[in-house]
Parts: sequence; C-alpha cells; structure tokens
Amino acid sequence: MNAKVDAVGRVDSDIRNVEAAIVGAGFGGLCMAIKLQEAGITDFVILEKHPEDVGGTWRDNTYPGAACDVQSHLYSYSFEGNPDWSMRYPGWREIRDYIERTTDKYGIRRYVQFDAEVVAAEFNKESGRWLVTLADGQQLNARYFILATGPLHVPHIPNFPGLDNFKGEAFHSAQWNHDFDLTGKRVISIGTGGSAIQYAPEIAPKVNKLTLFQRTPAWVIPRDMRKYSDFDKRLFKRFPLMRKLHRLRLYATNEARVFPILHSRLAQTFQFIAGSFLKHQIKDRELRKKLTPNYTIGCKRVLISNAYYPMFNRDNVELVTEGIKEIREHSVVDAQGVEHPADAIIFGTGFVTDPRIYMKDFKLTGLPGHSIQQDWKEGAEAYYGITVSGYPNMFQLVGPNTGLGHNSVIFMIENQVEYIMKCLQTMEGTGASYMDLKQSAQTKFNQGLQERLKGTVWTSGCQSWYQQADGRNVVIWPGTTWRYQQELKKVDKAAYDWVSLSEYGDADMANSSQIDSTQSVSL
Ligand code: N01
Repeated sequence: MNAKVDAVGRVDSDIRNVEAAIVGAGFGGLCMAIKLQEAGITDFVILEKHPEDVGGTWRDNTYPGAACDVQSHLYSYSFEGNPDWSMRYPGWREIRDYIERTTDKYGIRRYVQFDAEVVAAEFNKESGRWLVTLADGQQLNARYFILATGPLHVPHIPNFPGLDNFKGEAFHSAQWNHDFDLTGKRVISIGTGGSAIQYAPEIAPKVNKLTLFQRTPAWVIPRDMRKYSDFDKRLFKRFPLMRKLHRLRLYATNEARVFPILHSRLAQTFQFIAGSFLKHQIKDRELRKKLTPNYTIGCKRVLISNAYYPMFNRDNVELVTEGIKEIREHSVVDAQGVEHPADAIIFGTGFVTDPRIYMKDFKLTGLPGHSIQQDWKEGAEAYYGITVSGYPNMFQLVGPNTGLGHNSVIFMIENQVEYIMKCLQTMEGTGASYMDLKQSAQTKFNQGLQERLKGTVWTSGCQSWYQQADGRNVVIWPGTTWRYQQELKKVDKAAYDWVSLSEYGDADMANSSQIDSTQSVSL
C-alpha cells in the first residue's frame, strides 16, 4: 500500500486525491456531505458499499412493520423539516423516501461512489493524509477520513447447533426475503428485540403458526399511533414555526425520559407504568410471567408497540422461553427436547456488537504503532465518539458512547457533524496539516464517562448489547443530549496536537488555545 506514496508523501498519480473521504451513505454520511458542501468543500467522496442505493439502516431494514421508534418529526434533519410525515412513527418507506429526497435536493448523489467497499485505511505521517483502499483495489488519498458506517449493520446469526442442516427458508430481519411468501407457513422467529417485536405482529395473521423463541423479555410501552391530519400538514407547511415547535416538544418529552434511566429510583415509576401496560394486555398469568423482565426498565432498550402483546392472544402464536438445543432439517428443538416444526426461520437476533461494533471489518491503521484492532482490543474508546488518539484527521459519527436509549440519534449526528466542521475550520485557522487527539484527553474523558455510567440503570445488572463481556458500556451516552450539545460547542484545542508539515515532511506543533465557535445545531 505504501509503495504508492513516496518518502515525502507525494502521491502516485493513479491514486485519486480528495479533501475528504466519507464512508457510508446513511443519515450520518449524507449529513456530513451536506455540511461540507454548504461550507464550500466539494472535493470529497462518499464511499458506499451498496451497488446503487443510499439510506443505510433504512435501505437495509425493510422487514414488515419496520419503523423508527423515535418520532419522525424529530428523527430527521433539523435543517430539512418535512411537514408531510403521515404519522408520529411512520414506516421505513417514508423514512427511506425522505433520505432519498434529501440526497437529491442537496445534490449529494453525485458525490457517492457506489460499490465502494473500504477494506483498509492507513494514515501516512509524512503526507498527513489517509490512503484508503477499496475491495476492487482502487485507492484514494484523503486529507480527512470520516467514518459514518453506523454501529448496527452487520447481521448477527448465532451459530446454533445444526443450523446448516435446516432445509427451509432462513433469513435475518435486516436481510428480509420478500420473495418468500410466509402465508400459511410454520414460522419460527428467534429473538424478541426491537426488530422482532415490529415484524412478529405483522406476520402473525398470515402464517399458519408463529413460534417465538425468547431469551430475555423486553419492557414494552405503548406507541403513540396518531396520524397527522391534512390540516396538521397544511399548518406545518404554511407555518414552519409550528412544525419546529412540534419538534421541540417531541425533543423535550423524549429528553425527559433520560432521568428515570439515569436515576434507578425514578425508573421504578416508569417500570410501574410498563408493568400495568403488560397486565392490561396479557390476562394469562403464566404467559405474563414469561413476558415480565427481571431487570430494571431501561437497562436494555425499552421497546414501543401496541401490537406486540395482543399478538399473543392469537391461537397460532406460541412463546417459547426454553432456549434452543438444536436446529434440524425441518424444525427447531428447544432445551426441553420439544421439537417445533418450521418451514422458515427468521433471525431477529440483532447485529454484531462485540468490540468490532465500531471497529469495522477493514484494517484501520493510524500513526506508527496504532491499529484500531489492537487499540480497541479491550473495547472501543473515543472522545465524544468522534476522534480517537493516534488517528489524525479521522472522525467518526455515532461512535463509541454516543448511542441513545431515549432520544433521536439524528440530533447526535448533527452535533457531531457541526463539531467536525469546527475542527476543519480550526485546522484552517492554525495552518495545521493534521490534528491528533492527545491520549491524556481521551483517557480523562473516558474515565469521566464511565464514572457517570455508574449508578445508572444501564449498569444495574442486565445483559445487553450496550455492554461488553467485562461489563463496560461502550455504546451509550450517559446523559442528556442537551449536555452533549453543550460540551461540543467548542473545540478544546488543548485536547489535540496540531501538527504542521513543512515541505520536507517535518512536523511542527501549531499554537494552542481554545477555539470558540458560535455555530450550533438548532432544533
Ligand atoms: O436486535 P436486539 P434488534 N439465542 O439485539 C436475541 C435498533 N432498532 O435487531 O435479549 C437466543 O435488540 C436477543 O436476546 P437477549 C435498536 O437500537 C431500532 O431487534 O440478548 N436469542 C434479543 O431478544 C435495537 O436495540 C429500531 O437475551 C438470541 C434479540 O435476539 C437494535 O436496533 C427498530 C441469541 C436481538 O435483539 C437491534 O435490534 C429495531 C441467541 N444466541 C431495532 N442472540 C427503531 O425503531 C440474540 N438473541 C429505530
């Protein structure tokens, strides 16, 4: 790889040079692109592994009933309001259409290189640039390397004994086989997380039998199913301020949900409400017992559905809590030895969430001595989820500890993008060639963060994909999103080394002081 970059960082002419390479054309990558373009930076590329479509999560997750569990007026860009959302929580098609429309409106599609799977990225200290290699051997040389790959996109299918013997149809919720007609089939669904509780009630009426294998029950709360009337939509269109106020109200209501999560005592009230919902919906005591979680609400993601519990009143739906012993040619055998016949198995078993969640499958190499596979061996760690020590000019969206259980991740993305733009401005201001987070800043930030996680419900004893095997939570932002926004308002220059490269490749430290910026994300 290095062969194509000479000793002083001059780059072989067959390598494409860009100012910025963004990986991923989902909500994050597209937002980054829009803001770069707005700032007059047009020399960038979005590398997207899909052959033809943008949309990330909302391109991949097309299972029946797929919808966002954050209201779309909030789960959308602040700068691109949509007065036409049909309901509080519309289905995936509306969200995907919104992404496609926004991509075209801002003329972003021309920056997207499809079929461009990144297999390696290496920082060259002499040139101060990233050499990015694609699966087809193409290489790019970028000053800024921006990862917008999303934490949940590699489907996880557990290696159940006998899985390969299964002769029926089997697929993961994020790879739904729409060509396979489930009508009249005996279907086994494994997992009862956010995806399964959305698709199970949708398919239950058409299948012959639906058997749900549950390992851990989830706390489920009601979903606000209200639609927006034509009058609402006209009002939002005619008076954008009304739409913005509506968005603000949704934001504030969701934000308030973080307090029971941060303070376990408050969680009891919230749990009482969820418990009453369950009691009201499931009359059978035995079934109710099976569906009642034994951990504090909020520890795992709280799910919202009005259709999930009533689904169990159907005669063709069975809940199995015994665990899976093995999979045979035409059945799944539970831990008690009971055989459950199956024409199809659907894996609602989530996504790969070990430390690779943020590591990605490609080889990522920073300054000498830094490879992400090595540096994050014990777990992913960054600074506000955005920058990582030893990886200059690399930025991440929805990186470690910026996931949310209570509010819109788009709000986080927009704040991260604004922060990155401020970093770029700062680079211009100081004349630095690259910025590198100091290890001390990263360590201090993460110690504080882990301290704040103590005593929250996330650490109250359940097992979730938020936590690693050693119990460390590398996924969740432990606080209000408002606080996150406030803390990102300034680029703390002292947290970074600002390195200038002279013509011959010497590195100098640029001056340090705190940069103030007046830009911020509005609601
Ligand atoms: O995956 P999950 P998901 N044997 O990891 C079970 C987001 N999302 O695709 O709880 C048996 O939540 C596992 O059991 P347990 C959201 O952030 C958002 O549903 O680990 N079972 C669990 O029940 C969510 O958190 C929306 O004991 C096994 C299920 O599989 C994330 O995506 C909608 C097993 C996996 O649940 C992932 O959701 C949907 C095994 N070996 C999802 N391994 C929105 O609306 C796993 N399970 C935005």
